Parts: sequence; C-alpha cells; structure tokens
Amino acid sequence: MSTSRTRGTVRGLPEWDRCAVMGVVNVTPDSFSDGGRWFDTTAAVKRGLHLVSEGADLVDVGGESTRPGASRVDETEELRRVVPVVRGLASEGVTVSVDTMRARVAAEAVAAGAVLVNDVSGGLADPDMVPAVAETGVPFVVMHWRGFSASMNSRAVYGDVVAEVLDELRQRMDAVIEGGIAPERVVIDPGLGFAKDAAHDLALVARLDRLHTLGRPLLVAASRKRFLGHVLAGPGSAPPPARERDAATAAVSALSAAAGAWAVRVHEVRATADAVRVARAVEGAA
Ligand code: PMM
Repeated sequence: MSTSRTRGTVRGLPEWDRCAVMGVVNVTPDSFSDGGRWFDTTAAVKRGLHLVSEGADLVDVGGESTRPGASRVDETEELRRVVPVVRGLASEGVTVSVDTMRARVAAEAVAAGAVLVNDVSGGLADPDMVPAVAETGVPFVVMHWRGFSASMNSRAVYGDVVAEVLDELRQRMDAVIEGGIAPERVVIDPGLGFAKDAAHDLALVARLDRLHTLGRPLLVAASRKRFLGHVLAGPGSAPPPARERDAATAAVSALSAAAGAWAVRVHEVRATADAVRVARAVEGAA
C-alpha cells in the first residue's frame, strides 16, 4: 500500500499531503525533556507560535508531566496551566491539541479552541473522558497505556511487544468507538516509553507497519525519549541528556514518515519538519 494511503485522514482536522508535525508545549515545571522552560502562559504561547514558524502543523499543549515516576498534578492546577495557553494559540489560528488524561481539562480546552484531545491513557484514566470527547465531537488520540507514570516501568513486561500492544490498542479503540467517538476521529499511538523499555520501543518503531492493520492514522511520539538516549550512549557511558537527542528524534521522524505515520510529535520542530518533507519527496519520486 502507498504511504499516502496508509497515512489516512482524521475527520475534523486539516489534511496534509505528508506526515504532519505536532510540536509540543509542556506547560509544566518538571517535564523530563524541556525542563519546565515554558511554565508561564505568555512564554508558552510564544513557544507554540515559534514551533509553528518552524513548521509545526499542530501544537500539543499539556499541563501534566508523564515522565516515569512523575506524580499527578491536581485538576485545578492543570486547568490553570493549560486553558489560557490553548486559548492564546487557538486565537492566533494555530491547530491546537490538548494533552490530558482528564475529561474536564479536555472539555475546557476544546471550549477554548483545541480541536484534538490527546489522552496518553486512551480514556482509561478518567471514566468521563470518552463520553466528554464524544460529546464535543473532536478527534481523539488513543495511546497504548498500562498505568500511571508512578508504576509504569514495572508494567513493561511482554512476550511479544508488537502483538500485545496491537491487541491492547485494538481493545481500547473498540471501547472508545463503543463509547460514542466516531471511528473516523480516532488516531492511534503505540505510546513509546510508556510501560516499555528501550528494546520494546525499538521493536515497535521497527514494526509500525503492523500498527497500520488497525486501520486508523498513526501518531508516533519518540521525541527525546529514553530509548534514544540508550541508542546514543557510547559503550560504558551515560546517555546524552534529553536536549541532545533531537537529531536522533528527527531520524525517527523520517523513519515514521516513510512507514506511513500520520503525524510525529516532537519538542524541536525544525529538523523534523525537514525530515517529513524529505520523506514526502522520496515518496513522490517512487
Ligand atoms: N508522550 C509524552 C506525552 N504525551 N502523547 C502521545 N500521544 N504519545 C506519547 O508518546 C506521548 C504523549 C511524554 O513525553 P513529553 O513529556 O516529553 O511530552
């Protein structure tokens, strides 16, 4: 199947003729990868606009860190972080997604202009999430998830990681559709780094084609993750810090685009914006 057919489209979102680039704005004091640099509304909106100027097609705004071991932020604080940033970016015409596990945050973000709900728990963390998203009618990212950050490393146990992730994603996809979200609005995501070690992540990146059997557009979020640190670490030396993993991230972006991903989610947009354009040009020359 050609890459463009595999990539698919998401009802309710713009269509791109290549893999889309989702830029990340984490409005958190403790995000593992951008270390809380955008923890203020004005700075966060500015950061989002900068990502668009570098080639982001969408901007994903989150107020809760999901790094391994992180504890949860309370709802009021999450709302306070996220909603003004969503509103600020949407009012500038940016296509905004909200990265949250809470129904109320999702609903208020959509009211403030978000057009996509990105829930790393795939609707499992908050029983009100699926009905709330169904009610708003926006698309929904269903990510593979086995539990909250505090305990996810202990859940990284698989016989065949690709088959199990595929199976569990299929079940979540069926559940959210059953819950009222239109199939045409569902995006799937293997959840790299969530209850997965480096070998699991690499196996999933190697077999993105298998995820296409679910028949929905695929989001890949490898940006700066531990498995890249693991790949880049020299023998006997420590992995480079998150901020020094952007070239490796762009490499995964190119591989994902070539494998037919609908979008890639990244912290530094420029190199990935180039990577997806190169992948598109190569696809066009085939
Ligand atoms: N990873 C993080 C946050 N949000 N959303 C989706 N859909 N997929 C992911 O893999 C994902 C995500 C964690 O990374 P960050 O704290 O650097 O944003």
